[in-house]
Parts: sequence; C-alpha cells; structure tokens
Amino acid sequence: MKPSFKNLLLLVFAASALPWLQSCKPKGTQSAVSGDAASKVYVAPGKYDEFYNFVSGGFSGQMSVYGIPSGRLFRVIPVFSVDPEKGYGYSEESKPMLNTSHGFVPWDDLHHIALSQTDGIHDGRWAFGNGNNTPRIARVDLKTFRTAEIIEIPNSAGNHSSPFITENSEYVVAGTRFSVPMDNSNGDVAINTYKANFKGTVSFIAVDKTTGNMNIAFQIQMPGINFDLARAGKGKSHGWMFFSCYNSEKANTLLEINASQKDKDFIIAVNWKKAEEYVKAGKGKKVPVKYAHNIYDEQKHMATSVIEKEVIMLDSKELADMVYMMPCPKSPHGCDTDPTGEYIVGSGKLAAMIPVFSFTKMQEAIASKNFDGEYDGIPVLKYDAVLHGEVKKPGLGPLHTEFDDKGFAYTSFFVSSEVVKWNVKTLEVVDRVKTFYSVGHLSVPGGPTKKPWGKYMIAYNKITKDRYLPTGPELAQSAQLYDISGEKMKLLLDFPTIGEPHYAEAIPADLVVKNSQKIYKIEDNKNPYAALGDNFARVERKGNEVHVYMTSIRSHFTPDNIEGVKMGDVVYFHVTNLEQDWDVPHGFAVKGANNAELLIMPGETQTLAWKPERVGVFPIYCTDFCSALHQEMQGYIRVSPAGSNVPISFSTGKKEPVATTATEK
Ligand code: K7E
Ligand code: CUA
Repeated sequence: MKPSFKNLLLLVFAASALPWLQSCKPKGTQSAVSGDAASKVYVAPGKYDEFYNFVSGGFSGQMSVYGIPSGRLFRVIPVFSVDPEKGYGYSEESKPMLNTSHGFVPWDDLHHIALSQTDGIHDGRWAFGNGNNTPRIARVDLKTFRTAEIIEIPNSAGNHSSPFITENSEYVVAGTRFSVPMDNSNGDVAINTYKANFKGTVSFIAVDKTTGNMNIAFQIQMPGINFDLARAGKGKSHGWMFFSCYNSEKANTLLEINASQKDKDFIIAVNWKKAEEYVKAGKGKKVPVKYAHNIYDEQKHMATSVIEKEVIMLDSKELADMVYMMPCPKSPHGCDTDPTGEYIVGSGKLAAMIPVFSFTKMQEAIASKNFDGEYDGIPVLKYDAVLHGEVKKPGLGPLHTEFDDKGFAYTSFFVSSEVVKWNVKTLEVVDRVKTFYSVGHLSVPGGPTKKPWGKYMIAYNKITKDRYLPTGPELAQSAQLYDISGEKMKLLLDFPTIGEPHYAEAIPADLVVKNSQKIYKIEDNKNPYAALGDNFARVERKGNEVHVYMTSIRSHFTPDNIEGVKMGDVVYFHVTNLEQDWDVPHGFAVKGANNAELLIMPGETQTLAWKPERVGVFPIYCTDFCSALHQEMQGYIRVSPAGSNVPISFSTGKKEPVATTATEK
C-alpha cells in the first residue's frame, strides 16, 4: 500500500471524529529496546544466520533475501524487473522471462511471497511471488535463487490476491484485485456499465510435484468485486481457499468513499476439491484467452516464452456447493488461517474489531443452509452462524495476521502503528508493541503453515520518518525484528529493505542451505551457443550477424581481439564461463552498448547483443573481480565502416590476428 491508503484511513477516522487516533501514534524516535537486544541479533563474522527471510520488493518488482536475526541483506533476486547488475532481462537468454501477452514488460509490483509446502510445512524448494500490475506469478528456485518460471494470469487485472499456496503446493492461487470485462468479451464498454460488464475471477495454478512447473488448471468466474488477499485452508479445512473481498458495492469511481458504504463485505470460501470435480465432469467452459508462459531451462541456460490460448472457466453462479460468502466487516484486507485450519481471521481495514470465523461452524451453516440470502447467485452464510468470535478493541486499521507455535496470533495495525498479540481461542489481547511506523505485513517463521517455528516476528513498515539518516524525499522502508519467544514481544532490530516490503516469509536456514547449488556442470551445458572449451572459441559471420563464441576463465577471454565487424552488423557475444568453482562468476561488458553487462555463473553461457553505432575500437572487459589479474581480463573489438573489406578474424595471445573462413549466408 502506498501512502494514499494511509490518507484514506486517516480521512475515514478523522471523519468519524476519533481524537485518540493521534494520541496512540508513537511520536519521535523511541528505541524501546532492552539491554540484551544487541547480543540477540549478533551473528558473529563467519557464522550463519538461523533463518532466511524472503521479502517482497513491492514496486521494485524483486524479491530480497535477508538473514534473521542479523538483518543482513544477502541477495536481491530479480523476478519481474530487469536487473542490469545480473543481466536479467538484458541477456538474450533471459529476455523471454519478461514476455507477456502485452509484449516485453520490464517491471512489476511484487507483494506476496509463498514458499512451497509439503504436508502444510515449508519444504524449502520454491518461492512464489505475484506481479500485481501485469498479472503474473513467478517461481523462484531456492537451489539457485533465480527466477525459474513466470506465468501470466488472463481475465485478471491487479493480481493482488496472489499467490497463496495450498498445503501440498497443489496450487498457487490468484484472485483479481480489479474486476474487468473478461478477455474474450468486447472490452470497449462504458466504465459506468461496471455492474453489468465487469467480472472477477480467481485462478488455480497447478504446481508440478517434481519440476515445480505451473499451469492454469482452472479459473472461477466471480462477482465483479475486488479480491484483496487469500489463504488456503489447512488440516481440517484443506481443500478450501478463503479470499477477502472489498467493494461489494461494485463502485467504479472514488472507491475510498463509494466502496466504504456497506457495513460488511465478504470473505469468500471456495471449495476447490469440488471445483476439481466439476472440471473433471466437464462443467468448465473452455474460453479463449492469451497469456504468456515463460520457463527458464537450466541446461540450455535459456528461457522460452509460449503464448497459451485457452483456460477452463467455472461459473460460481451456476455450480452449486463450490462457493460461499461469509459477511466480514468492513473492507477486509488480510484473510489468514491459523495453523490448525479451524480459524479464519478477517482484518477489516475500517472495522473496530477483528472477526474470527470458525471452519466447523461454516460447515454446519452450509449443511443446515443457514443463509442470509444470496449475492450474485452465491449463498451468503449468516454472520453469527459462522463467527467464532470477535477480538474487541484491538487497535486501528487492522491489516494482516500471522501465527506462532503457541496458539497466539499477531495482527498488524496500520493506523495505530502497532502489533497486537492475541489468543486465537479466547480472543483475548495479551500484548501490544509499537512499530515505527505504519506497519503492513508481519512475518513469523513458518507463520502461514501448519507448523510455525515462532521465535521471531518481523514487521514491515511503510513509513520510517526519524528512524534513519535522511536520504532526501524518499526514506528507506523498513523491517523491525521482534523477539516473540517470551510472553511479551521485544523489539530487537531495525533494518532497511529493498523497495517496499509487503509480505515476507522466513524459513529455517537448514531447509535451504543443504540444496544450494554451487556451479552449473559444464558437461551439462546444452546452450546451442556454448563454447565448451577454449578450442571451440570462434567468430562467425551470418549475413549481418556476427556471432562471437567466447570463453572466460581466470583471467582472460578467448578470443580477446576481434576484427571484421562492420557498421550495420549485430554482434552476439555468447560467453561461456568455463570455471567449475563455487562463486567464480565472470562479468562481460562492451563500451557504449545500449544494454547491460552479463554476469555469467560457472558453467553457464549467456549472450549479449550489441549493435555498434560508430566505427572504432571498443574495449571489452570482465566486471566481476575474479582473480588478482582480473584487471587484465580485457580485450578489444574493432568496428569498420559498412562495406569495408576487413575480414573476420580473432585471436588470444597472438601477435597477429589469424584470418578465418567467414561463413557468409
Ligand atoms: Cu497489505 Cu499488497 Cu499484502 Cu501491502 S498488501 S501491506
Ligand atoms: Cu573475470 Cu574478472
């Protein structure tokens, strides 16, 4: 959420004349840390952290990786945004990853992380993230810490309610924030025909057990409202998915007022096992769509993008026993299920309490048809019939809830800048701590799973006025680490984040460390442009394309002198890193290229395309300090005028260039 959301809340609360709003917002820098905080976050040099924290980068489009408890930043994984540091989105091999039905999209807005699970417990295999803007879901492989796959979601706009994962990673699930005319309808409609023409969808993207590869198993067409967040059922509620929704008013303008009219919106419960039965029975309609599906091949070191043409759509109106609505006050944001799967917590941004729903009661209400009418053909369950109870007067602007291993819930409050700890069964508030300031999501290691590891809670704050050295108009967003091992929460540490953090997940380091890949085996390199040894290095002309099959090894490129390129040519540098040692990437850059560098991992091949725009001799060099003679890892490429008769030639370590046969096409 951007500050506009804060303004909305301030507006609404100011309008309802709550002067205590001001008084409960912490003022000024408060350290509020106890004496032993420093030792609790101190990870000695050379020692490992206890947890990995995978943090969404919001409008940076990336995912960042921190150590907990130290708060040290290890890596920024490029996901939806190009990253010149790593050549992601710049190398020929990675460009297809960012292809969509709208063409190449170099950016997105990543809000939520979902780590893969087996039996409801983190298994350390993959991290999924959503692209909000151009609806997509990405899968990051935790062996390589690289984006392995991106799938676009059709019939969706503002893929916010996404990705949320089921307890055996059967599906990652995505709900559309904006309702829109469906892709195969005439999209050219008046916006004020919203109620008639705009629809919502939720998508179930199946995840292959072995490869992790995603495919859209089915979508469900929903009323034209806004889907905000979601959580899968677990344990007894496995097979269900819960979505928070706002704008049940179906407003299409000035939502801050028009979508805040009703007392209650909904949490929508979807029985996806039932949906699967309907799909099997052929109750889904095949609808024409267009969406990109991009996969990175680890052996070819190359991505491919395929445009898919069809999805299966189920209709929530027509198919019984599949979708139910639970009334939820008021404009709910977070929708979180506790580790037992019995309780569903709805956080109404504008509500003065937190409703907690009971899965058992929901089942009873469904069985006894305890309905309060229908909404767009979907049965609405009676609020009182499904309610476990309400957490009274918890704070202002509840957003998200996370759980520990001892039966407690932690809810973030944006407006009152605090985290409130409460007992999931008794609904009693047992503790509260300040955050600095305006907290969004929380993360407890294992918090969204059946088996939280507890110990820490991390709050991700939107506003950090007076917490850090000023950096001009924009300040760092921030994470705050709390110790939750005792009865009282204790602030331990602040650390700044990359982009705007929304959700994050933390996982014990052991689950990831043991699988971490060190190199790509050179003998497995199937890139068609690889040069698997210095003796394969060469330069070939194909029409106006010049292909340089180059190798890199400490501390030289082969070849490092290239001539015979002419104006009008496109030069493709296919660089194979022959190293087979951990942590020895080589970089590659060309003066004046309208492109980025390449950063090539051991055993990998990556390609940089360069169209020279002037005649001359251009240096090339390695950008990654790889040995004592790194600074010697350099070379030249000569560009001659169009029509010149300088032949293609190349060499390394020779005084005179060796002429070769150019393959003319
Ligand atoms: Cu609350 Cu986009 Cu999950 Cu941000 S969302 S905070
Ligand atoms: Cu290779 Cu520096």
